Amino acid sequence: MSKPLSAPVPVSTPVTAKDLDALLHFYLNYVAGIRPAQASKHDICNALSLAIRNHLIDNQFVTEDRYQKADSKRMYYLSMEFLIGRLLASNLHSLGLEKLAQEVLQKYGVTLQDIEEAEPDAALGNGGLGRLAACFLDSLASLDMPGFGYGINYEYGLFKQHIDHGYQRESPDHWLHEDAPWLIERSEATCNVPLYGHIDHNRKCNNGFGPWVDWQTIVGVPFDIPVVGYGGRTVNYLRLYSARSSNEFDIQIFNGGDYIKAVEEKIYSEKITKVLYPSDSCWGGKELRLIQEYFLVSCAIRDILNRHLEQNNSLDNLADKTAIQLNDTHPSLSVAELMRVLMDEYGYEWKDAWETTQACCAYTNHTLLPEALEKWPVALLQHVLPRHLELIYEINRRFLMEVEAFWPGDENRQQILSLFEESHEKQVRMAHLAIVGSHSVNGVAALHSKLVQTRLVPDFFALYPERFNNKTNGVTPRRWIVQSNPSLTHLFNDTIGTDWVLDLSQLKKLEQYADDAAFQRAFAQAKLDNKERLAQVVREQSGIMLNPASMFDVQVKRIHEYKRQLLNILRVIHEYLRIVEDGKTPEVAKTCIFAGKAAPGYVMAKLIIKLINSVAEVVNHDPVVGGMLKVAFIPDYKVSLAEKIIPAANLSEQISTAGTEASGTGNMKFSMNGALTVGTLDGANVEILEEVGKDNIYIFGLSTEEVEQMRLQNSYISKEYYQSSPAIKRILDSLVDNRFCRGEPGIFNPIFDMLLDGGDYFYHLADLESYIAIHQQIDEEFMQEDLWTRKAILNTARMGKFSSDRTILEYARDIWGIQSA
Ligand code: 26Q
Repeated sequence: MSKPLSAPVPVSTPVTAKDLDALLHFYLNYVAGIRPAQASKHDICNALSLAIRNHLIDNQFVTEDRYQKADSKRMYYLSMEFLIGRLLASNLHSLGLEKLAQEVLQKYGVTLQDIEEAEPDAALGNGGLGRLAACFLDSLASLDMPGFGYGINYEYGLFKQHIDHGYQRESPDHWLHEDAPWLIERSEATCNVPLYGHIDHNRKCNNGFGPWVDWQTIVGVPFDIPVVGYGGRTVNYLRLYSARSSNEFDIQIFNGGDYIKAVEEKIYSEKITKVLYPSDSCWGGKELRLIQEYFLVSCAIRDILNRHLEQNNSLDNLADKTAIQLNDTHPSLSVAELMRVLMDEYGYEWKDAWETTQACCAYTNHTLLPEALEKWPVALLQHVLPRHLELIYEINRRFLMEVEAFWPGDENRQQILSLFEESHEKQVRMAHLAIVGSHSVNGVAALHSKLVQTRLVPDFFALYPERFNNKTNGVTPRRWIVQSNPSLTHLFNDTIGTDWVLDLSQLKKLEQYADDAAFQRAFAQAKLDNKERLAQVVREQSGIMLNPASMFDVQVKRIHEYKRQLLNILRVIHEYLRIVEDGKTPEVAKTCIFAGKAAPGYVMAKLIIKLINSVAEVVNHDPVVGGMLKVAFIPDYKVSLAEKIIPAANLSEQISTAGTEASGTGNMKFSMNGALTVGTLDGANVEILEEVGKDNIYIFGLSTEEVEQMRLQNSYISKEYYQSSPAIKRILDSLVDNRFCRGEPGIFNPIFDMLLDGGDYFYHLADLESYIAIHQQIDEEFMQEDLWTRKAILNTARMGKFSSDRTILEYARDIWGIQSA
């Protein structure tokens, strides 16, 4: 299919102000059809993005030629989420075109910053897992490595959050309604996805199985977002698929004569990529989600094989040239799909297909919470993907023979390890499928990887110890320092040069300035600038007033019981009661900042949001407090907001119950930007402690082992904390004495009950006293400005390990076998 030629363009890639000006004019005038003088910021943002995109496309061709010439092995990162945020600022920066853009925009009477703010966030993810995928793409391109993202082009990203009388309300984020200048449609690479149908057991194919027949087809249309590395040399892509109904399908059903039914079916097909599932923990078991997962897998595998066959004669060497990384179990149907295509379509024998599949696939686990582990009902798979179910049975049969050889006669072990769980409703354990079908299984922080091996799947570890490894997460310093914190970036550049941007370990050089008065002053000034910038944004967007002279104590992340925002707000209540009931005057003015979304169906998380807002309402208006303590819940947390909040923080709250947060990545972003961490020994906090040293971080609370002991012995009796600690009693009683639930008596009773009646799975009260105590110490140290600034500088200087460049180099070396080209 050939595309219509577009109108001639004055120049393809703008390199001078004149070129860029001409291009902007062209896109506004002839593509958008508006007079440039009347263009809105949004229009200019689009036009500028399209102009910049030309550069990306040129460089993408050059990059592809390089990869082909080097006959590079390629890595494909399959993920149901890519939480990209905005792209204009980062792309301009990577290409070094900021100055040029600023100059040209003057003519339009707007600043570059105004235009950057007009770009909607691409919120195609829930939180950590999706943002990690986006950081990885940035690092791959910045390291000149052939690594590509495959995902879904959701029409609606993560819901928008509004706060209404303290309650979370959701509204749809129809981001594709607005123009999407970064998306390039690749209709020539459209593919067909089979669904439903059945196995014809009366016939046998060469491979011994009956054929899969009568399936229906959905069409996957790819859209590419170019991913440019720092410096602009390498441009990879993120390929996102939209679902469409197929022509044959349309013709078939329309010819059937039932016009309305035909249109309904067409709408059904297109529903598949409508919306991102908004839960990052609780797992729904919904047919549409299963179809989404298979849709991604089927499109991605088809595309990967087609590209391989363009350059190679057969799929015999597929594994030499291809690595497929499964971002959690969400794309783990890849194992069955690769087997299906290799055997049913390309005629491979089981043994060869299996060797290839295992050698290509690798699986990353991101969670230890049992309720987040994916399990699909066999009955649902039978209905939607009968051939895949059949293959999973066969994979399991052969796998259990291995188990039998390793542990002869051990039926218990077979049950534990089986890909099938025989509960009231028989289910497939997707993590087991991913582990069996992969050559590598990794966790995302040292502690988490150890817990995967010892607690989550110890028997798999016993069987395949060499398969298990750790890859501690990281974040991209381009977005999370350079772009989000220009003040600090300038200070670094002036002090140690600019090499740190591509080699974060160079921040070590800042250590020698930790006691330098002038550097300390400049460092503290950068922090103050960022606090003022945040205060202004928050005032404009939600009317909340923040005092930049106060300590900014920040917890921003998804709202979840295991992350314990509740522990934080209970401690804030304590500090409030100390002022109003004990007559204590605080020595430090403090602003406790919260932001984050709760899954729409997660009742307790939503009630915690309401509690935070109710406490804010009371504390912020109490004259006795006199502004010394403030609470702010900033609505609609998203990547672009994180870029403003994180650089402004003095204190970073990382307080999950030990053994529950796989890694955390916000913890890394804060510390890089000169916040000190108050945290438990959980996830990557453990490694942050190792790097920054115990004097430069505030660690409190139970260890993983202590939590585990209490769980085993059933010895967490929350009532005992309530009865023995007057402080804890007073805090909890304030939840039910209507101090905070003005006009809505009893609304926080469910929190009180959960904490005291055995429902506190995350042991809030066990850690509350040590948490209060460490905050006391934090307050004392914050007052000693030089001491605090020194610690903050050392935090930043010692965060080199947590660049996603380091993480990607480890994946490339240990798992993917890919190289820079
Ligand atoms: C699964 C099935 C159906 C619907 C939704 C889901 C689903 C979606 C998203 C399950 C989990 C997620 C997201 C998980 C996540 O973000 N995990 C985080 O990953 C980060 C990157 O490794 C870690 O730093 C965090 O510790 C971890 O919580």
